[in-house]
Amino acid sequence: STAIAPTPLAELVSQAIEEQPVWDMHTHLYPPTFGTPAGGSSGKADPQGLLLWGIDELLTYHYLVAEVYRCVPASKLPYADFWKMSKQEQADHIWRELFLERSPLSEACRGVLTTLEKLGLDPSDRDLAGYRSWFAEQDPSDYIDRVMEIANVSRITMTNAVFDPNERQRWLADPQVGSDPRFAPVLRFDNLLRDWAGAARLLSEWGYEVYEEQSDASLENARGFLRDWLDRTRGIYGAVSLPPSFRYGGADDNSTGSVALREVVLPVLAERGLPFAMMIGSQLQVNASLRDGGDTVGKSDVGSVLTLCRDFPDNRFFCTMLARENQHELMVAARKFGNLMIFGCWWFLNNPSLIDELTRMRMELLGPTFIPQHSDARVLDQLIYKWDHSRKLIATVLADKHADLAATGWKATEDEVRRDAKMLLHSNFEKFLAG
Ligand code: REL
Ligand code: ZN
Repeated sequence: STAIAPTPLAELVSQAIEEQPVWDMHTHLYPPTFGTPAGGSSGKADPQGLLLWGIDELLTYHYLVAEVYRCVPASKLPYADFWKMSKQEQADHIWRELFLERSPLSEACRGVLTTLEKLGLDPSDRDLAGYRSWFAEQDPSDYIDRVMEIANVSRITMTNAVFDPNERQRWLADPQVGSDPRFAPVLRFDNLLRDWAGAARLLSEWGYEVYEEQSDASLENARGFLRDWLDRTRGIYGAVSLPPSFRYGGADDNSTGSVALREVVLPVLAERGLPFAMMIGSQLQVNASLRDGGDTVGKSDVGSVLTLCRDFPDNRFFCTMLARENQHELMVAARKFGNLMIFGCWWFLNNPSLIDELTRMRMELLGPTFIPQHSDARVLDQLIYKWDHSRKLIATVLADKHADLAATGWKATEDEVRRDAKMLLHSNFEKFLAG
């Protein structure tokens, strides 16, 4: 059969999307100043370092740890034994079970292969040792430039988790740790909303008089803590992930999480003019033995998001939800409030069929006024596949929508198509940040 040539319009759209640099609004990536366990050619390996990159990290991504436990169950390989293995042994196991013993059909497996191919390695070699020696020759900082160029990412947004002791120490030890211009900091403080009592204990250890009882003084000191860390990190927004059970019931809702949100988080972010990102629907550690791979998804409450957007018009909210079942309702919520910006196809939604579905539905309901994707990369090199796969899907949807417009006689110019691409991949985020 002969292939049908793409129309000039579809070609124009895909070129515009490919060529538009993306500002990735949510990752778990860091500059080399935070240390890296794989030293590469610079040889400066820091076992607790936060910058993950290279083939062994790609293969031991928590998505793949969860997948390999479907092939070799815990009755055959106890979790404790897996976690005792070296990173390289874990990677060997995953490579064998998910790539050699079975076809690597899942999106997370396919991503490893796209990444290798775009880096100029040949996936058909199936030569793990050869890939390893190629990665070992890379210098981490130069390699960041190379990955950003291949992925066409202009800026990487970090997730700076203030309650993570490892990361916290690094900020305290070096005030410049976060100043690599390729990376933008974000202050992440889940504990304040998910576990006030625990957060209060830590804050008081750290010199802030914050107690389980949410007295005026406690709340003021918690605001002081947030202000200090926004100053220290220069975070461009504040962020949390929330469980499916998250509710905000309005001014009379006196649960500790709601009080912390209303009295601490939202006022401080409003005073700084910074948006607040809510990632809602992750049920943590249903299988804790899988560590980061042990979280699951649950349906959440869009009504709470509506209440927040209405009751706090001086705040701006980024929101993404993890359950497919919440997506349509969340899109409708974004039609009601201009201070709500929906973003990304988060985690278990980051699969081609769902990215296509969500992007299509969002464009039909919201036009170009949303942020179609973030990478959530935990391993630097993942930027390559996450953006390659997503860009192709976003371009297909945008081209279809332009084809529908063309059918009416509407003629989009090349500049207009490039403007769409820029809004979707860069400026919707940038402008929402600016307020
Ligand atoms: O930011 C989050 O809470 C999540 O995106 C992550 O914790 C999650 O493990 C991530 O790897 C998902 O893609
Ligand atoms: Zn994340």
